[in-house]
Amino acid sequence: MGENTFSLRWHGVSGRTYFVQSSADLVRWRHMPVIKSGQGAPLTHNFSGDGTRMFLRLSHTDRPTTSPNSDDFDGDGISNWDEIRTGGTGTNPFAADSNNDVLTTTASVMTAWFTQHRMTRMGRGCLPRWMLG
Ligand SMILES: [Ca+2]
Ligand SMILES: [Ca+2]
Repeated sequence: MGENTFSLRWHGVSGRTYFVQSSADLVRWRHMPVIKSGQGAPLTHNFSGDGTRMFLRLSHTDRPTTSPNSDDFDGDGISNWDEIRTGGTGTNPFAADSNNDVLTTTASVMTAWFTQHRMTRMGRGCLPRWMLG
């Protein structure tokens, strides 16, 4: 991986669907273009950063699904993937009200922050286990 590439790694609980959000200020959160299905094993999301401060958090749901990308968890007629993908609607896959912010009742299992300096110091760009809770 390159100097500005990082890897977020966490344990994927079976049957759980994960989304990743990022923020520069802990106020405005954006979904990264990724949906992961837990299968009782580690999950990894690789992403680029420009080295400035960046916060990440996972959100998840235990709603049963066999197709998390094409499902429409909030029933707003826009698939989960179309809500978060690059060039998509940029709306919240957990809220039918797209004016609502991305905070949801189903969300928010962890928030971690880091700087490029810290990531480099910790080695290989992986968040340590204690930061993931
Ligand atoms: Ca939707
Ligand atoms: Ca939505």
